[in-house]
Amino acid sequence: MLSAVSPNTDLASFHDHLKKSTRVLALLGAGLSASSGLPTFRGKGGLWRTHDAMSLATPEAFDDDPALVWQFYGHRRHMSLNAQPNPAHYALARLAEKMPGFQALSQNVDGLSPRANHPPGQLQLLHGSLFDVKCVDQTKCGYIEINYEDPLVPALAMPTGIDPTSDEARDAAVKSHDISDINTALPKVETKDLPFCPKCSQHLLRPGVVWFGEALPTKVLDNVDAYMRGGKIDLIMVIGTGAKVYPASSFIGDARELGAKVCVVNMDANDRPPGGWQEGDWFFEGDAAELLPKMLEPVIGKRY
Ligand code: BV8
Repeated sequence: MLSAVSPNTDLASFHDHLKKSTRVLALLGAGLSASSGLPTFRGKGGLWRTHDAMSLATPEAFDDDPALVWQFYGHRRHMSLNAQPNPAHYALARLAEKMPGFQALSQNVDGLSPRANHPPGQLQLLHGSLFDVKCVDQTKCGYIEINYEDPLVPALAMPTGIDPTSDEARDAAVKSHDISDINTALPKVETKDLPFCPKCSQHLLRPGVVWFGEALPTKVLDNVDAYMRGGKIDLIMVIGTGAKVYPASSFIGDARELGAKVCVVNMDANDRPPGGWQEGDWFFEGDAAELLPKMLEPVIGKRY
């Protein structure tokens, strides 16, 4: 039964608590990158062409139609590479530099927090990265690489409607058509033209992200466990996430049990933490890119 408690919305009391805090967590979701122009999973971004984005993020979808799933991830790599970290990414990176006891747990695979120079030791990529590419056979072959090429292979190039060999196509300003839009013809891609593993050359390469039904990276889970075993936590900030995916969202409850106060930053007032609001929680409604610099000012200063 959701509690009748309503969250605190007063920034000064949040600042007072932040100034006294040394062990702070942040759970990051797609809303953090929304004002960098990247779609979230809910709302318009939740549908990629006619497909529910989450249904494409499964091993089954890749087995059924690896070309379609690679076009989905090729498009997200393209968009993320053409996006820029926003003031919220930089503010969180700055907080990490200033507060050794701060850890960010990110559900985002877009690479924007790393590009904001968020110290890697204080950033746990719970669901992997679009820019890790690995052999589907992780038991015997185990090949993995970091790859920022766009397109990853010619067959995954974004359609421009222009003959790719023409002079015109070499003009960088040529606008690529948005293949997430059903009205854009999706290029036909043969499996043979997809990226294959350069080590075993038997299997396809796949995006280095965690698909639904797959376990989170052991190293990352070990890092989170180690942090949680560090005892009392002062605060967990829940930023731009619907907190509906597990085990990522279970870390909110774990932090609460270790004494953390919860602060939600979200555009949507309905997105309360799992289990509802509790006494002392904060809720700041709005764009994370605008709110985070102000919220973290006592520690990171006036910068953004
Ligand atoms: C597993 C990578 C087992 C791929 C992703 C317990 C209960 C119920 C279900 C489960 C459970 N345990 C496990 C499950 C199943 C499942 C799950 O959680 N299902 C959900 C849907 C119910 N979990 C799994 O399958 C996990 N694996 O359990 O494996 C196992 C264990 C051992 C051994 C073998 C197997 C794996 C889950 C990870 C899946 N991969 N991403 C890819 O990205 O393509 S999840 C993906 O979706 C994201 O990473 C993220 O986690 C999620 C999207 O959520 P959000 O980021 O919150 O985004 P959303 O669009 O929903 O919301 C955006 C929010 O931002 C909104 O609130 C909006 O209001 C706000 N917003 C918008 N703009 C702004 C803003 N806020 C601020 N400023 C703005 N400008």
